[in-house]
Amino acid sequence: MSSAAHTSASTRKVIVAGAQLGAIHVDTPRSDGVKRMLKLIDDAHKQHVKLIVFPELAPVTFFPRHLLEGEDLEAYFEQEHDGDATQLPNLKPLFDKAKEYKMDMYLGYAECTGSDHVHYNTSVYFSGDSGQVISKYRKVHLPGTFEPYEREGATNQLEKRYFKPGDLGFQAFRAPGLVNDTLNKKSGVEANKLETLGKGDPILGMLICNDRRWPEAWRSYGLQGIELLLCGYNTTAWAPDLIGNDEKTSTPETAKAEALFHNKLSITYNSYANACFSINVAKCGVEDGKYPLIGGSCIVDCDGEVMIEAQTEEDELIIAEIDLAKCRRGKEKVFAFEKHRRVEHYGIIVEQTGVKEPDLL
Ligand code: CDV
Repeated sequence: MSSAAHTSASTRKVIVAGAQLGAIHVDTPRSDGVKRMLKLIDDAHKQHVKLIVFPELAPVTFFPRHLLEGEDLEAYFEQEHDGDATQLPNLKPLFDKAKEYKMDMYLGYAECTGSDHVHYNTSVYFSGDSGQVISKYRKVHLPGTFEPYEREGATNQLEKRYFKPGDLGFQAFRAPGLVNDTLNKKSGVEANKLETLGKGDPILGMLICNDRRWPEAWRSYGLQGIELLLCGYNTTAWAPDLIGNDEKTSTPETAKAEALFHNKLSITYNSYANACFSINVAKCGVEDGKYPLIGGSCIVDCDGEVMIEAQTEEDELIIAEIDLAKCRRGKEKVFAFEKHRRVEHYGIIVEQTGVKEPDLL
């Protein structure tokens, strides 16, 4: 597909890719993971991709399943000394390549802040147009436990032990140069006027893995007019201690089928409900011969339909041309938040965290 292959007059078309990664094992050197990612960027460039999305914690094995401390744990983190992610030694080749191709990139990695040594599960958005990281997101919903499971052989999910919950919230941002002929401040117009809606530089947002299951996260972006949501994930296909185990999920096969179903359910419904496209990208396959992660990377359109889905559990590009102008129907007709939302009834969503059942009869 080439950008010359654009089929209609819309100026909001852009060719995007999800860069799914297959298994990365404990003893896989970080540089091998990065080499595989560079190949995916090269392949995407050959297919005229303008934006590439990688999975959560992209270049390393999904280490939160292991109980680690000290240097063994620190080895998985990128130590951010001056706050410029493009200069992180392990990741620099990826930013350099994206810069060479003027390609935008979502990149997930384990962040250790320079000044106070805080650990976050982070993604950044690199703009090929500006040659800089223009947005950072830190995963808000951290699944799993702080303490490892007691059952011998259980697969852990120690994200609550290794990361602080994200402190940046859900900040939508505009990506310059992703589409042509946009309105901007220099055009002498303001945001949020009827005639400028959907005509500025594309509005994007980022989530990481478990966040995609929370409608509150998507809605926070929906309320900022998001047109494209990016999400990388590592979703275990078989972890009965974490997910629970009933007749539906009693075997590795049925548990995996359910995990794939819930992945698709979350990303299709929330794309529809917020009238935005989404690019959802897995790290998948069986890590270290015994830890299965689901694939199922998908690009979803703004009506909730899957445009393209990965066919393997290996390194694989999924590519689609998306037309952000299509978001307007859902935003203006189907949902039209400003006309139909009833915020006077939604207070409970932010005032209360857990469930409080009504009094017993
Ligand atoms: N990395 C994740 O956040 N994984 C969770 C699993 C543990 C349920 C997910 O929501 O996919």
